[in-house]
Amino acid sequence: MSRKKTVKSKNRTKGPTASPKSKGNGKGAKGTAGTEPQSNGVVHPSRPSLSNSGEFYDVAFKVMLVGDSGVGKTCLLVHFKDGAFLAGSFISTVGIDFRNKVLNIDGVKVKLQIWDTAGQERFRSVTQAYYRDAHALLLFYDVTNKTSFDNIQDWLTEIHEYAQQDVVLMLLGNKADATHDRVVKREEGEKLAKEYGVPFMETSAKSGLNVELAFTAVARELKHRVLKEPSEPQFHLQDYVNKEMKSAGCCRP
Ligand SMILES: Nc1nc2c(ncn2[C@@H]2O[C@H](COP(=O)(O)OP(=O)(O)OP(=O)(O)O)[C@@H](O)[C@H]2O)c(=O)[nH]1
Ligand SMILES: [Mg+2]
Repeated sequence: MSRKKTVKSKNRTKGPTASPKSKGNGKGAKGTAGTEPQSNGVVHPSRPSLSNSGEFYDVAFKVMLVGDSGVGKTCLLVHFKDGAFLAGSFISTVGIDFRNKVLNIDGVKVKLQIWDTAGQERFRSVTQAYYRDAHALLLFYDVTNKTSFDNIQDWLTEIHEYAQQDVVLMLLGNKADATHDRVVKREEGEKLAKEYGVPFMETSAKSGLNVELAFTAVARELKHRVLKEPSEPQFHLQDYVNKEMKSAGCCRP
């Protein structure tokens, strides 16, 4: 498969990822960092490409999951990918891992390559190296863990230092199902997100609350950025999220 046209980046911005040239070890959508070629460029919707999970896609983006250890990054990704919840023993991620998923957004097949990072401090230098290639970041805290919430500021500082200036960023308060153990109110999350001007929602990898929506919203924003028709209205991530949550009868005033 030939490599698609490369788009020159403006300022520090990176374009979406072109289709993979090599297929790595074949079938698995789950992989190890660095097994897929990294290149930039728009993959034209009329010329779909084949992902290494065997699915066609039109355009591809990298999404990175960040936040303290134990906030539920891996569980949320597993729920999104496989619809299952990893209950029981907590196996902390080592370094970085990724999974692919292709979403159909208004007839456009958007491939998300989702990078699941280790929250543990000792892996910080590893994850920092991946920020600059990310088109979107999902920043997690755990609503049952105040420290993970307090650390959001430090994560934002790190993001501003290492990520692209126009990276799509969303704050997620995970474990919203754990009502008895909750120590961070939804309003506190909303307030913090407003302060920093980032979209926000609460999620649960256990119940599946807003899991699909978190990734779909980001995919829509990214797709809109590269494939927007001149006549199309501007896409507002937080407005979209609010509307979707409202129509699902969920979790918004
Ligand atoms: N109740 C509840 N528990 C969750 C949820 N998400 C994750 N957990 C639990 O939280 C623990 C940590 O989840 P992980 O997904 O491994 O956390 P992580 O953020 O990937 O952690 P690192 O890989 O160390 O960065 C596990 O014991 C999960 O079962 C959730 O939405 N609700
Ligand atoms: Mg993990």
